[in-house]
Amino acid sequence: MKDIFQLAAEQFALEGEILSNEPYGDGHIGVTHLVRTTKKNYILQKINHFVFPEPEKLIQNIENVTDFLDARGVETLRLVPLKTGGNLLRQGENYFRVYDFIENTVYYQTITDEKVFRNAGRAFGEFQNTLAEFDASVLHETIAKFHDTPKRFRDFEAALAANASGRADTCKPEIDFVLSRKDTLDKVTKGLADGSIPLRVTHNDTKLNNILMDAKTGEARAIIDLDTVMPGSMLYDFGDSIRFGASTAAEDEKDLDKVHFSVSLFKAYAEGFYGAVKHTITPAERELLPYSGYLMMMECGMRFLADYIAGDVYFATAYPEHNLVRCRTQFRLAEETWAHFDELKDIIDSL
Ligand code: ADP
Ligand code: GN1
Ligand code: MG
Repeated sequence: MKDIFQLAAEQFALEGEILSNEPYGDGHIGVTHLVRTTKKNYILQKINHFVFPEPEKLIQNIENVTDFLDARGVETLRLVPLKTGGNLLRQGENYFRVYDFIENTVYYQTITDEKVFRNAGRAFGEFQNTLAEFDASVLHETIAKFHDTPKRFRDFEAALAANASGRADTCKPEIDFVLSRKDTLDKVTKGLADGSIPLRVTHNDTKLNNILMDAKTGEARAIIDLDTVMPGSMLYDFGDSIRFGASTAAEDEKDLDKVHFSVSLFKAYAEGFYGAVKHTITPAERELLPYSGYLMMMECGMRFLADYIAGDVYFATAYPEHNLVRCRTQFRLAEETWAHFDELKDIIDSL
């Protein structure tokens, strides 16, 4: 019997005959397959409609954003239509889409070369500049209050109170870490609310494996995973890249002795990003660049821990403690970043 991925792939207007259809990549949200045909390679994704409850609106956003980028000569995702037209396949409960595979690129889970991270910073900064002309009124908010960190804290408290998995007593130190830092989480949401930080159209999920780099030159090629392009703050985009990339280890490294916040990687990314946005960034945003990495480490760590306590209902996990391991790396990074704020401010001032 054919599986749902094969049945789905056959509905799209692919060139050539399908040769293989296998799991691919390191995303935590959708299920991604690489489909090889006699002519081309494609990315087939099962959309997670628990996370994105309105797949039709999600696809409309992708159509609008990719058309906008394409018209400006920016290499971007290219949706492949269904044989019957349209870009979204619904099969029973499941939703699928297909993209052209972006060839001759690589993605990173950790950074070994500062140059690559500087290039990623420049690309995300330029992406931000390009999106400045995008009409936010045509965008659906695909996930409400996505980076509202104080709300994420309340969600964490609710997950803890419910303790659906019964695991809360196995992660007491991590829970205490979050609770003790409650008052450090509201600088960006406050700034957005009082207008001191501008609302911009942002990517919102700028981790390193969401940017494809040229396999030969190490230059940035395409920013992918556009599902969370929504109104937000530039600080979320800068901070989330720092969260994931300015670390000496992978997001799910079990050995915390290997996990450190790297000031030199922060500097490399900041040089690239700041170089691109220096004409549009406001003083209030500039001031919070060092803090934004800390904020995203706390937010993401809190989300991993909440999901561990809720019983792994949101992020894809490979083993039972995966979300707990992930939250520990985030909290280690948050602690170290906090201790380096003065140094990070000096770096930003020097740019
Ligand atoms: P998720 O939302 O689950 O993170 P992504 O859209 O980021 O899903 O895709 C998961 C991974 O698949 C990416 O990190 C990247 O490695 C790979 N990928 C996605 N789209 C493409 C594409 N068009 N070309 C090449 N690789 C891709
Ligand atoms: C998810 O989809 P992916 O794997 O690129 C998550 C991000 C988290 C990240 C942590 C829609 O990103 O918010 O920061 O995992 N995306 C969504 O690795 O929740
Ligand atoms: Mg992704």
